[in-house]
Amino acid sequence: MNEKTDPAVIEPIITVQQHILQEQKRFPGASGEFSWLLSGITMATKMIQAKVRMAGLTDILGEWGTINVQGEVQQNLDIYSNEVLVHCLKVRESIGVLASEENEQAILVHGGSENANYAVVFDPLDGSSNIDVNVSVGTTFSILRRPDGVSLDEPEKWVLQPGSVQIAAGYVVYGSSTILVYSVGNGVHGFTLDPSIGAFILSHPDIKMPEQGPYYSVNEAYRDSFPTHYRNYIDHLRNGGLNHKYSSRYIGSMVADFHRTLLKGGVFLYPPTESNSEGKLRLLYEANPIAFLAEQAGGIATDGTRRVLDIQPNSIHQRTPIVVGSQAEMIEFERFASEAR
Ligand code: P6P
Repeated sequence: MNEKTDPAVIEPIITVQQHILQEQKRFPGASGEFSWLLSGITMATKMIQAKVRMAGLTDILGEWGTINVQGEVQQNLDIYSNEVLVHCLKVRESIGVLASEENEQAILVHGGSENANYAVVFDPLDGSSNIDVNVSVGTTFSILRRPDGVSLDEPEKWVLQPGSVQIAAGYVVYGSSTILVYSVGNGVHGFTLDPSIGAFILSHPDIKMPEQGPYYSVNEAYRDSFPTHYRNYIDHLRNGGLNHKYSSRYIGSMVADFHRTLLKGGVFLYPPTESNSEGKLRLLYEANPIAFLAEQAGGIATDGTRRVLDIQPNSIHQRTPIVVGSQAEMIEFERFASEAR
């Protein structure tokens, strides 16, 4: 029997459920409620990916016609994904509040179970405008603990907390394969869905963002409305800055653009623009989850000035600029930003 097939050397298959149970030991007294909570997310994302994979073959394509709280036309899959996540999560007694990109207000679930200790904030289908052209989309999530002394009739207070207190965050990218990436504050781990058995299998243990990367990622169509130091920084990278010849990659789907940055390194930016002076990405369910993961993987994430995870949110759908990536590119960005102050 050669080395490759010798059972003694075959790597063990670790499912995300096994991994979560292992990680949960970090939370004394978690009593399994945390892993039960995360299983609601993995179940929902398996249902979402099944629809995303079939989007071209069912009548799920196209626009629902309604406008969401963001002022964006809701795609059919947005609605479906949101309903699936709400359904799978609200049956978890440990969850008291849900907040979604698709819902204007925070949702109090179970009519307020006294056992509820967690809030989950999510974007059910980020980048959904790309669905009809078969570009990767994603689900993002952030898990917060109920703040001390906050009652069940103040659902917004459960979610308006800085990203630094997230107890877990992650995303699922529906790309050439479906990959779940999450962290509970003990490193970043990736799981690839094996559709033949319907299980997320550990495929990227302990992800570390490279200290420097080959790519910068920004929508250069808005270049003229970026603050000057952003333009100078991008020109610097393009012109051999950091002694490196950068390539530009921009998918226009945050989860996909960040996933590449996490694995390959480099920098992803969504600066302030004329149409989005506070940036376009939403703090609670886009910037905070990826900033949490970036830092856990050894990277840095700012809003151009301060650490994303230090921002105190004032509203659920608050937007923020974001610059997130490897140490080298982020330290260089800070040099340009500090010169501009
Ligand atoms: P633009 C998708 O709509 C999204 O919210 C993010 O996923 C993505 O990074 C960004 O907007 C793309 O915005 O203005 O470059 O099309």
